[in-house]
Amino acid sequence: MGAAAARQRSLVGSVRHVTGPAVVPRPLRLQQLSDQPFVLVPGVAVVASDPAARQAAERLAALVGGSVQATAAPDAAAFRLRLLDPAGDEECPRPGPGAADEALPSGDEAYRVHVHPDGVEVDARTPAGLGHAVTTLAQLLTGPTGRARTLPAVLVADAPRFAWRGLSIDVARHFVRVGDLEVVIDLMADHKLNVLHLHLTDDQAWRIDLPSRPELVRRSSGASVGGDPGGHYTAEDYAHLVAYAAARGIVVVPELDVPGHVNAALHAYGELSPSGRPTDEYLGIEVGFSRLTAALPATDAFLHDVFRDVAAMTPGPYVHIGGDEVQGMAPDEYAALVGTAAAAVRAAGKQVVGWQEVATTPLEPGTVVQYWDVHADPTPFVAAGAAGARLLLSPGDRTYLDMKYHPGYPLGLEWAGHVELRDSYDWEPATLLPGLPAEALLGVEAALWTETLRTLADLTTMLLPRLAAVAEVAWSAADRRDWEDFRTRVAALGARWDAAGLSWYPSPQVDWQR
Ligand code: TNX
Repeated sequence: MGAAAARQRSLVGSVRHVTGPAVVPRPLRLQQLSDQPFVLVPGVAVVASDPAARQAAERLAALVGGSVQATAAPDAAAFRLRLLDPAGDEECPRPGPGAADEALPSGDEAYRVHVHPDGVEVDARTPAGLGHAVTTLAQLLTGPTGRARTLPAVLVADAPRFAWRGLSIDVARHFVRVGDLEVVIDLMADHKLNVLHLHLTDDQAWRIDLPSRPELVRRSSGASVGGDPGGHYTAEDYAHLVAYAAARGIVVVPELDVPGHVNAALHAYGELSPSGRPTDEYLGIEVGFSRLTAALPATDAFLHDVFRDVAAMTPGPYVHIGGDEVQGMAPDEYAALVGTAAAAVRAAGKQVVGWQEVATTPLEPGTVVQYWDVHADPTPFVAAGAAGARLLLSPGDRTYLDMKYHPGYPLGLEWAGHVELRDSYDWEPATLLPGLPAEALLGVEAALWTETLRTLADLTTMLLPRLAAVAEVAWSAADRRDWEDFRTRVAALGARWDAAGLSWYPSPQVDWQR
């Protein structure tokens, strides 16, 4: 331990320290400034003059036991949250003496945090940026549980690498209750993720009530894989989830998976099957066997109705049409059905997202293609990117967090391999699909499929710690990423997950601090 670190330890008594602040994902710039921390006092002022900064201020106040105020004396020891004009080129106030000259990085989600012995200055251009700053402050609070009362003097200037940093959750195979999804959303915010993709429908169930098609949830949401309990989201539940996520800077992208993975729809509406009769309920875990039929008169109306309804309930700009794993359908029929679904989404004013298979059909520029199956020939995805599509990367062997950590692990599947923490961390988005133009790369998304996951503890055990790894791939600049450095920082998070009562997988690749 160096002299500076020794002095800092003496200031904070018995509080345990890691080497340097353990911020995950790693910020663009983080500078340790002095041995003098900011010492929190009960009721410390959290100053937010701009009403748009209020939400972040409330979160911060809850974290530090402070009180939100609209003003405070300029020299009061306080947290000061400022929103700078996002459009204007207003000079960001420079940090105080002793700090290097660190500007606020560019971008909507950028933030700067300056902790000095007399206060904490927080600057951003948007509420989302302030939210990220609060998340960083939560991780800077000394002590594994964040209960200790000091913040080390640092200057953080940070912004994300990718605009889309997502997590997809399959609520169809096993229903995930609203309260459990809130826990997942909180975890996303803790890792600066900003897109929650809900896989709402599949062969086993249809989980969202849509006004034009009431039989979907009435007939097809009562159970989960293996006969486990089911459920669905009402319009109110969904609105609540959207708002809960938005308050944490997260946009919801709903997926209605077509033209395959549709047995639940065929079970609810017999007119969607060539026989005219409802199919049987299916609670197994096979894929690829169900399909819509373009030639049936009911199909078009169904696609237009469900995508119009879900788009109307969704304030975010994207709707996901699925498109994966349709076995035994002629390419023309597949392209026609994907085209109809995409047209319905666009008619509702939303942008289209689809799984990688949609890249084999004619796409409108800007369509988001979600790459997942690393066994597939990447040529069509690269070609789609070159032709104006945007690529979202969810490589199964890196980001499928339903894969087992190792052979014999009790939860998860293994078709894409075993995914240990380092596998989720040690890959580079820019070189994953050779030949893909850099500007076509939209972001990175983790996926949690729930064939084998039944409880909140199952979900968090598969997410943690790998979600931290994928989040750093999505957020941190390529030259800021290093496995050895990551495994040191992530070690500090385990104690926080323990303190929050979350189940997680203590990967042997990390020397956890617990
Ligand atoms: C592939 S990923 C699927 C899902 C499964 C998942 C299990 C994708 C687009 N399709 O239907 O749940 O594997 O890992």
